Amino acid sequence: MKLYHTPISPNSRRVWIALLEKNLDFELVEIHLDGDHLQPEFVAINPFHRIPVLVDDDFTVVESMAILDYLETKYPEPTMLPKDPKDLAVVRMVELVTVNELLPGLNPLSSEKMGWGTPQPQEIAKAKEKVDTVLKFFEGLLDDRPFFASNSVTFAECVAGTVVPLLSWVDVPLDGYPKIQAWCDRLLARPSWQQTQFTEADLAAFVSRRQKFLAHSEAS
Ligand SMILES: N[C@@H](CCC(=O)N[C@@H](CS)C(=O)NCC(=O)O)C(=O)O
Repeated sequence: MKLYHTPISPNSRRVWIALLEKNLDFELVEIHLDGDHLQPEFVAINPFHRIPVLVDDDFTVVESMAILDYLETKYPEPTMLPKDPKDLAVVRMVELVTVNELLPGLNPLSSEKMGWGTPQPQEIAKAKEKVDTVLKFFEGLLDDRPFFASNSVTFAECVAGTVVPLLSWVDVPLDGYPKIQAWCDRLLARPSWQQTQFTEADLAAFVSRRQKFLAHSEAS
């Protein structure tokens, strides 16, 4: 299998971690999103020119959630989706709240961090409020098991666990959320999280390449 990805993207890192947690053999192909994603070879693989993309022999899957479902169904061991209806609902809620609420809510904070926007103070305050609402919700979903609704890592961890532990990078502390803090510590101790963690320098290099690309696209 080949995973087309960008290391700093949570959308592709969630798939990368799932592949590692499932102990699968795969090859990584890095896409820099600096124009390489618009090259005909990549557009032929994903007409929407986005990462991640998984190519498994002659089958291509785009959209990270579809890739996760594909992996779980094709490679069911170790399982990463609970069978119990309530547990499954919790895992799905964590996945979808991350994608539909947390990531968009974070936009002003991440743009400021990346240096491609100067959000107004009220936008920052609103973003932090939104993130707090999500964190409160997640704190309430964690029970006495080590992971969301599970004793082992699931897709809830792949999806939320590639965003929440990085909130300190955008000046959002987890102090008021002891269960989430402990959950983050558990994830950060895992080889799959350590192997896929990018550095501030990786982020800066990505931002610089991306800014050059965007400036060039706007000029032409
Ligand atoms: N819903 C998609 C989102 C993928 C996505 O937006 N990827 C971004 C990087 S984080 C991308 O490839 N952007 C390049 C572009 O839009 O041209 C998924 O979950 O796979």
